[in-house]
Amino acid sequence: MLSRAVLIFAVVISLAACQSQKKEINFPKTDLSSVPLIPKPVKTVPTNSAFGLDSTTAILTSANDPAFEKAGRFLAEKINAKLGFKLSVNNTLEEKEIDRFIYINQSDSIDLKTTESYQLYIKKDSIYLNAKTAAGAFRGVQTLRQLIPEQSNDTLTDHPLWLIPTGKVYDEPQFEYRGAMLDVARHFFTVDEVKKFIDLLAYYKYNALHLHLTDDQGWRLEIKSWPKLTEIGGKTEVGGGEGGFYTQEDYKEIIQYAADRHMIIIPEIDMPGHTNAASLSYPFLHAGGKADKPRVRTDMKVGYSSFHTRKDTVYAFLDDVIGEIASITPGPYIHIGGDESHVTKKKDYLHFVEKVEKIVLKYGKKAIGWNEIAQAKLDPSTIAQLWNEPHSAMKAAEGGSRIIMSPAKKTYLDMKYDSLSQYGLTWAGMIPVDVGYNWSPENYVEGLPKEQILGVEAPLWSETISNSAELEYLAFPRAIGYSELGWSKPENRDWEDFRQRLAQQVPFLNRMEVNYYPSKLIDWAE
Ligand code: TNX
Repeated sequence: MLSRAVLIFAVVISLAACQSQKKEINFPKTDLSSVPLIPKPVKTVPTNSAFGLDSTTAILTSANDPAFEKAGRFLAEKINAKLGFKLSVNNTLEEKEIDRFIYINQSDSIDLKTTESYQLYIKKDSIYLNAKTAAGAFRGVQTLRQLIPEQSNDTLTDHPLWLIPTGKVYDEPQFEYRGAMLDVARHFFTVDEVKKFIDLLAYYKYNALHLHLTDDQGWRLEIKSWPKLTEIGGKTEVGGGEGGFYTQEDYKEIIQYAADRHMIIIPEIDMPGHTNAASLSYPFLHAGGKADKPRVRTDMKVGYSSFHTRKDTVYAFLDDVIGEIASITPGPYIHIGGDESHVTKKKDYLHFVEKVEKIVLKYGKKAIGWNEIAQAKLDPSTIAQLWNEPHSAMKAAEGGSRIIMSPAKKTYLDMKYDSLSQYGLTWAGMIPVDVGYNWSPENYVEGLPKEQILGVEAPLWSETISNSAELEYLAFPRAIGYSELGWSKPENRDWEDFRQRLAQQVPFLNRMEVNYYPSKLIDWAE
């Protein structure tokens, strides 16, 4: 019996052969390079004709990798939802029924340099999406989604065609890490709210969502060996609301949802500061001394709590917590926080960071910490996340660590846009859409080699927001700009050009019911 792979290959070959006999359609002139793609691809080469997407278009995938078929199904679902079709994938259609096809092809071409690289070859009768891995195919699928116009052309044949400009797209990311962070500790966000955020990020080729799971006001992840963390610590949040937490099943559901979009989840347990909720649940964790005595905290102060750093019981507790989290987190990273430990003595802080880093390593994960951790002697696999001190990032880099760029003045999604902003804080300044876009992660820290920059992350702290509409108000449109800073080459980034492309995101944002901030800097499409 012929294998499915051979069958599909045979269909593709014979389709390619018989298409030349099909009736010619007179397509209007198109321009692939003027489609408002975000993030901007490395290179597009227009050939000025069109592929007419319609309800008979076949979607086929390399059958040697089921993950490619999954990328195909994702594309089919999105096309169906947008255009009301019923496309399926690798359907055994009669050849004569197929006018045009999209083929998602696993390729080992040396031109596909990274796992996320992809190429699109768009001709009148076929679209080839080539990628080495399913992650690359998935990124290419997002580009294809963006290439499908809002309006059909109803005059070329007896039925509507959605015209995709022909030509080639060559694309790959600048940085291997392109993340956003959501603080679910200051205010809790439901699984569905997190999923919606993931969906929006995936469309712009993000590959990581960092969840800030614990802070003074709440602990949001079930730890089976220490149940009071959520029984007590999960019940509070900023402003006095009821809080909430993810069961481990909820957490796994979020991870799977992200993985289906080739994104990882990075869990953060912030410590030794920002630990009031944990110490309220288990008082032996509390440092004493200058640290405030644990009590329910619903205010927005920072820097008053600390774990005890010299008790074996604290490290036994952390061994359990990190062990449980590592066992349900497939991604390579665990974030250990480390910021604003103002009531932890420096020598205690260093001792703590070094011990906790070793626990993370013991469970086979890499540690990430906010830039303060650079004061400690770090394993070179540990990653420092720059938020306020470029020199700390530099110090970590000199020790071999890689850096995630999240400078507060540029990337903090919780900063107000301008004086009209309804939500947000201002301590790092206001960040209008152009200020968020107009900087270069490559040059932000003088002397930091590009190879040592793991990528870019935009953090969204949630002191002033507590639901999807408020989250979206702060995150969008700025998060769309950060996707381009992480993905696109510096020479392809230009505010004026980006501004035009951003304006054209309106149909997508509306379809997704995104409550974006309608910044006056953008001439939003109707
Ligand atoms: C500083 S940034 C913090 C957070 C706050 C945020 C508010 C960082 C590592 N720590 O605890 O939520 O400012 O913008």
